[in-house]
Parts: sequence; C-alpha cells; structure tokens
Amino acid sequence: MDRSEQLFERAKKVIPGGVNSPVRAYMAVGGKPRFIASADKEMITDVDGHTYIDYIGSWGPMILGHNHPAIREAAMEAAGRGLSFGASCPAEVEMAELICGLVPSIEMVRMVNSGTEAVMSALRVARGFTGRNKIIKFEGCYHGHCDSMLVKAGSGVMTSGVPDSAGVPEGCAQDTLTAAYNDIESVERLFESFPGQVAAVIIEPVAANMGVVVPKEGFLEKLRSLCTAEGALLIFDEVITGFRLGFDGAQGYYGVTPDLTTFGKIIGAGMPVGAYGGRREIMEMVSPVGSVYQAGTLSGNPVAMAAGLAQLHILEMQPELYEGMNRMGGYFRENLREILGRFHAPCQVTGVGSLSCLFFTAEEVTDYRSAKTSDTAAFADYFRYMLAHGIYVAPSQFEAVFMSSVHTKEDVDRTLEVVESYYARKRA
Ligand code: HOZ
Repeated sequence: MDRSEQLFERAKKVIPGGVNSPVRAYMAVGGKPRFIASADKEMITDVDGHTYIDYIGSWGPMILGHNHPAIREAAMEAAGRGLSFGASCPAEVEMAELICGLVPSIEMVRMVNSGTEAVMSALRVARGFTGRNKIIKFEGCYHGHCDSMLVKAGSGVMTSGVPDSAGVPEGCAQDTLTAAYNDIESVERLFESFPGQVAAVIIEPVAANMGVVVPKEGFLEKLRSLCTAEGALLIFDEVITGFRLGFDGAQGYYGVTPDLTTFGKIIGAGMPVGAYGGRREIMEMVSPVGSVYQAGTLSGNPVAMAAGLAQLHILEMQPELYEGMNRMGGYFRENLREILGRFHAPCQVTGVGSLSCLFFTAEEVTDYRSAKTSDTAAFADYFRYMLAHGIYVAPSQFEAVFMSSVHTKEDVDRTLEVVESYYARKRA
C-alpha cells in the first residue's frame, strides 16, 4: 500500500467515505484518491512523491497557479497580525471596494465563507426583497449544498446518480422549480405556471458542474428580459466564472447584467471565502440595515481577505494574464478536437476561456440531458490513464478542466500527447 492508500484507509474509519467532499472519493472513476502533499505553480505532488500537471486548481481559484509568492506572503503577513478577530478589519473594506469597482453590477457586497453560503444568503435576500418564495434553477447547475438547491443538482450529486439528497425536507425543496439549461421556453412555462410567485432565477452563466456547458447565443439575454418582465431577480452564480473569465466574470463576457451575483473560493485565492453582492437597493435588505438576517464570525477573515486581495491586485495590474490563460484554454480545446477527430472518437469538447471539458458522447452537449449521455465508464478509463501519466483532471465527468495563468504551452502539449497516446493504445 502506498501512502495515499494508507491515508485513505485511515480516513475511511473516521471521515464519511474517507473524504471531506464526495467528488474526492474517486467513486465515479475507481481507484484510490491521491492525497496531496504540496502544490506549486501548475504542478501538484502527492504524498508518494508523484507529480502531476494540475487541471483542477482547487476547483478554480488558483488562477495564478499554486503557491504564488505574493499571495503566500500576503497571507503570512496577515496571519502574523492574528488569524481571526470576529470584528471588522481594513482588508474587508478594501476587498468590498475592489469588487464593487471591478464588477459594474455590484454596488454592495457581503463576505461569507463559501459559495454555498453565498448562494443560500442571496436566495434569502431575493425572497426578502420580492416577498415571493419560488426559485427557478436549472437542471445540472450546482449551487452548493444548501437544502433548496439540491434538486436536479450537478457536480457530485450528478455522478452519484442521486437526484436529490436525503435529509432535505419536502418543504425546503417545494419552492425550487427546475428548468432546462439553454431552453428559455422551459423558464417561460414555469413563470406561467406560477405567476407572481418567483423570487429569483439562479443560474451558472457558464454551467461548470455538469461538465462545462456554455450558454447558447441569446439565452442569457432572454433570461434577463424575462426576469425583468416578471419582476423576479436574476442571480448569476459566478463561483467558477467570477474573476476567471475576466474581472467582471461571465456577466462581462456575455454582456448580461444580473441583479445579484455569488462568488466563492476565487475571492480568497483558495482560502475559504465566498461573497454575494448586487444593486444597493437589494443589498440594503441585509441585516443590520434591512430585515434579512445573515451573519458569520469568520466572514471577512483578515488572512483570507489578504490572500484574495493579493491575487486580485496582481490580475488588476496584469490584465493580460487573462488573455494568456484564455488563449491557452482555446489552444487546448482546438488541439484536443483535432486529436479526437483523427481517432474518430465520439466525443465533444466544450468550454470557454480557461474552462474546458471533454464529454464522451457523440451528441452535442447543451444541457443536463445531453451531458448525461456521456459514457462515464469511458471517462473513468480515460481519467485513470491520465492520472497514471501525470495529468491530474477532476475525478468526475461532470466537472471542468481549469487552466491557470502559469500553465505553459509545454504543459498543454504534454497533456495532448498523453491524450493521443491514450487513443493510439486503444486503437492498437
Ligand atoms: N464542489 C466541487 C466540484 N464542483 C468539489 C469540491 C471538492 O471536492 O473539493
């Protein structure tokens, strides 16, 4: 048994499934999870000394790569002044000003500790603001694990084949309505069925938890108009796309303005952070100004704020890093398609900017239903080969390939070589 296996055996005795988040258990791909000892730039090293090119990047936030010296130093410097105060600190004001300055739709923002918390809070605010209860979400979109969002959810919920979670009372889910991604008529029908009752529509503007599914041209615009016409708020869950597709995330990329936005780990450069924000009149609903209660001892934590600010400041000073990273994502997708085409592999390569995905299906992937046509056994086989050859992609079909600003052309070429050798071996 190697050290990862030993740790997993120990973990299984004291942590459910041996993991602190289900996707990590490798249940969808087989094999034993790798326990990570360290990470630097685009590389990650497990406890047995195997090094991989990392395409997870802690599920998105490592935009500048792992262990960036300026981010590490900012966090360490802040830690030297105390780990948590449970009181206001200067860095959280700076962070709020920076976010409001960079994202035009956000006039006020509240820090929380995870994307799940951000979504849970934004939904409460939307309900408080509109005085309505129903929320429309999209099949296959994942908005964290708060009760009302575990309905037709993506990510680990999708791989395990469990449509909902046990322990979610019917009452919590009954106000969640589900529409089909990229299908505006499915949203219109819900508004017609529940007139004047929908508080908000929440969406990942680029769906990245059923694999990566990009919005069809005009879909987000139509969603915007529909929400405005129906008096419902539009919430963009930008936990994955925020500050990744550019400073103003998917909303800037597609030119569609939501009423509320949720962010996650990216804001903290990987530290446990989330945030939600939007128009002033909506955000002024939040306690202590308004009547929507939401709180948190660790919110605006000084160490997390310092790390997040350091990353955002670097990006602010070097916006060309986005161009490089998006270009590398495009280069990867283009060459991957070329290889798959050569081997007549029934696959789809999807993505935008630095987010990519490889689906094992002949069908074009535009929504949850088509994403589910992917042959997950074929993905698992591919995953195991990639891992064995030093390429670390998410251990599930229904996640994204994350490119950082430090992935080099050599890394991507090496990755493509491994893909090519995988198909050559299959054909042989
Ligand atoms: N929710 C993440 C995938 N979209 C998985 C997080 C983890 O396992 O760390």
